[in-house]
Amino acid sequence: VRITGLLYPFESETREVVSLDGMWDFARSDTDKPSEGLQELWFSKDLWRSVNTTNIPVPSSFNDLDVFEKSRDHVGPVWYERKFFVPLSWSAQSVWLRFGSVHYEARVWINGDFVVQHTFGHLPFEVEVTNRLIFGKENRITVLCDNSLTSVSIPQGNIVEAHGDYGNVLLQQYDFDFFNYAGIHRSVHIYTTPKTYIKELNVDTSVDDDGHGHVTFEVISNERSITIFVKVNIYDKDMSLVASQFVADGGMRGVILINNVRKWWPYLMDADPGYLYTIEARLSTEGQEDIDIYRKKFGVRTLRWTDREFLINEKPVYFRGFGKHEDSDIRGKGLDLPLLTRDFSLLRWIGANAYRTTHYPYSEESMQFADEHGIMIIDECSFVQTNINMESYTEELLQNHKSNLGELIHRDRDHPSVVMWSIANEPRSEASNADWYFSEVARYTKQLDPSRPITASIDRSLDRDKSANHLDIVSFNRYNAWYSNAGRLDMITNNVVNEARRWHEKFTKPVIMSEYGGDTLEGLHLLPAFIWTEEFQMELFSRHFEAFDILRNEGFFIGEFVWNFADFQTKQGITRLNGNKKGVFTRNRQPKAIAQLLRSRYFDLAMEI
Ligand code: GCB
Repeated sequence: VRITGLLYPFESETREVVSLDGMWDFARSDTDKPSEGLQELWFSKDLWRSVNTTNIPVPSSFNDLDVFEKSRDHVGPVWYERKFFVPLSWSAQSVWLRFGSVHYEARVWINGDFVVQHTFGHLPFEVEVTNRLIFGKENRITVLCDNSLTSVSIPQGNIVEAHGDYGNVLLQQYDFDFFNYAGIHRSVHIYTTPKTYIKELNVDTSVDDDGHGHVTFEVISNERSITIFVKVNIYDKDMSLVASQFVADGGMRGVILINNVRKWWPYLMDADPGYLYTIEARLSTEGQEDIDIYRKKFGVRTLRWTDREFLINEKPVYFRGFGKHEDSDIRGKGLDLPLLTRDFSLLRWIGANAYRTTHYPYSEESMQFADEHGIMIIDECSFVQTNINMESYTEELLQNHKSNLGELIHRDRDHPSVVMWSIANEPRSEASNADWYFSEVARYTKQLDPSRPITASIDRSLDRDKSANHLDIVSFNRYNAWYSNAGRLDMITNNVVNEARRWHEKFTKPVIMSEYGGDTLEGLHLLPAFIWTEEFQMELFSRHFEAFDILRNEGFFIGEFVWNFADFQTKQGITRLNGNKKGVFTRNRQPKAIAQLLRSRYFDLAMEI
């Protein structure tokens, strides 16, 4: 298997990028007629001529924008449409349409012609549309987006039909708690490349004993028949040229040496964490120079793990982390650059050096932020909390799970911030064929990327779980004093210490606590500490810190991840009061009392290194 990088739509001297973000026309299918739009060919003429439309912003989830619960709880297809102009000057180029993500399933038409279909939320897809466009004229794009989750979707869900007061209703059920927000969640771009263009630019790095960086690059062009040359330049952070290489056709790969390389370090392990270089590829043919130019940033660092440690640039790392969500008021899971900027500012303020992309791939923009800030990412695919009704894993689910991981690795493999792949969150790893299933998923992930360790966050007990055996690093989620022994602060420390030890003793692998926490309503105070109060959250964390300090001395425990960075919206349920309140920050990104305590711990831990 060979998976390589999917290029982000950066502009350059040879590439134009136009955003299709903004207001689109929008329509929802009726519950009892989900396929109406397809049957009546809504994409073949202006959407508003076929059906009543409203306006909706892209990117955003559609659920919380209007105040009618029909949008919020909608199950099935919704339709998006807008117009855009394509300049005549583009007719000599190739033109691409690219979606950052659409949740869950997307079908796309340009001027009524079907161009692409994609399943999985949270992952980008693109298609060449040159032959579908009318140059120098107005064009129309129509998108069908279907949020239905089934027994073989990633993540899983199931839909049931029930009788409501006004007719039949569809209920989307799922076992994970975060709200199943849907829509065109990330930016839509239309961009050009020359007819002969750079399709992929892949970078692998290593550092030798003398401190020189080795950058192994590979440039893949769409054109194989004519002679092609590539010049590759590497620039430092200030955009001064540090090295270059010229490669003639036949391979288009090479290794560039960077003398005394500046390494990529996580936050607080270096005075300048997240150091990034830029690689520039310039494609030429016999008669024409620089027909295509593409640049992207990369970092130089090494990764290594043993049965007790995880090392970056040969230094052991201890993770001071969070589980997070892409979630905010009103826009749901829509890409939100102000929010991203605020989150990274808070991560630095609190002294964190890592987060896990719970429970799906986060935006490409957030991965770029993580690279720049030196925040390590445990990159999780969308496989979360397998279906409650499932007895055993199916081949079809496995294939979809693999595709989801494949697309994720394809997208993220060149980010220095990505230090681990998480292949699942809280799977039913006790199922009869879980051993087979997880060995397959792990093997596939390793084939695609042997350079990073793999993990999964396990909530099954050590005696029932059949997945840990296939991982490089064992992560466990446990809610002592919350889901078990609620309120019993005196039943945390020993349980955490004992459980972590047992995982290590059984598998001889490094261990992470990947989730712990308790719901906390900001402003609610009671002494002595009582569940849901700020006092309780502080006590609960303190008791975990005691456990972590004992474990850190034993050498195999490599990280602690709070659940959660911020409060987030969930499906409706009697255990949630307007969402999951386990955040250290509110949904609006303001601190709860716990934030100061965690901050002093994370900075103390950082200083110890
Ligand atoms: C978990 C899940 C996470 C939930 C959390 C909770 O174990 O991994 O997605 O949000 O528990 O608060 O219930």
